[in-house]
Amino acid sequence: MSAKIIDGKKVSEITMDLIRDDVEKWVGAGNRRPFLKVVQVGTDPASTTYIGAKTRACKRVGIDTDTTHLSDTVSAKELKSTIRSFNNDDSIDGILVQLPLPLHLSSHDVIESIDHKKDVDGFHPMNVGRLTVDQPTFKSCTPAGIFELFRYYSIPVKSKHAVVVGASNIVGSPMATMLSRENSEGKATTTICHKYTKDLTQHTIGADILVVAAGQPNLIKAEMVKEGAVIIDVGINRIADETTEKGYKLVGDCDFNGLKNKASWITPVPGGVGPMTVAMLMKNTLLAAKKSIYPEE
Ligand code: BQF
Repeated sequence: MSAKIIDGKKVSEITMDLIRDDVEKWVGAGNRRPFLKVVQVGTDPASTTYIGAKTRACKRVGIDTDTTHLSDTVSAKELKSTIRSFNNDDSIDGILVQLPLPLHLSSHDVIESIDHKKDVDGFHPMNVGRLTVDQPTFKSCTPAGIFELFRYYSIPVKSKHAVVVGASNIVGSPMATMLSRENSEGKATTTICHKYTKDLTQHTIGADILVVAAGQPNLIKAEMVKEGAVIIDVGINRIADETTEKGYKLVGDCDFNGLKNKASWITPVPGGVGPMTVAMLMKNTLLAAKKSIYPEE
């Protein structure tokens, strides 16, 4: 079988064009333009790249944004008091603290200090909790983006065996929640694998849908998957490559070339899941501006 390519770049552009129409409708009705506040602690180059992608996406859909830069030595107290001032600022709809944070800061504490009504990343325990009980919530952007891809390509999820490799708070865990819940998008039998899983292949070989977010290049090879599986590769790994201008290239967690003759559908890296993550951030920011998740009255 030759896999069909899931074109996340294309679908993200289509999705963002729809969001832009919604933003213009919202602003045309007399509302203030949505505003996203980004907080960057330190100068990690990958973080700077991701913030650049988010800033460009905001421009595309008509959302205003700016980035507050803090030193990598900022204290927890100072960072949280900065966040508090953004929580209390009515001109800010969404707040995003770019991760990872320097090691001296607790991301749990920092995320919890964000007003959950402005938590457009969907990482606050209030939003995570609401996800697990099927209440309206800001959904973590990467899993939400993967579900947009399932919808766009009419890839069925219900009653499938989904296997998620990686149990991070940001991707694997909310992805498994969304796959397994009995709501409009889920209803899959779901297995979570992680670094303590003894025999990874024993689980991946049974997957109809395999979502890989482990941060390990070439973790998933052709002999580990079933013929016709749907492969969603969330990994973004920088591999040294002197033939490129930047000196590196991006690869996922899956052996794309080996899998492309065995899977039914597969996401490339780059241009697969990544652009959808950014598109879903735009969607969440508009939801925050409209107070759709948490109505005022
Ligand atoms: C693409 C992220 C790991 C750690 C922190 C487009 C993005 C990535 C890839 C992007 C990511 C990954 C983001 C592509 C945001 C996704 O063309 O393939 C966009 O900007 N992402 C982040 O903010 O923090 C991370 C991955």
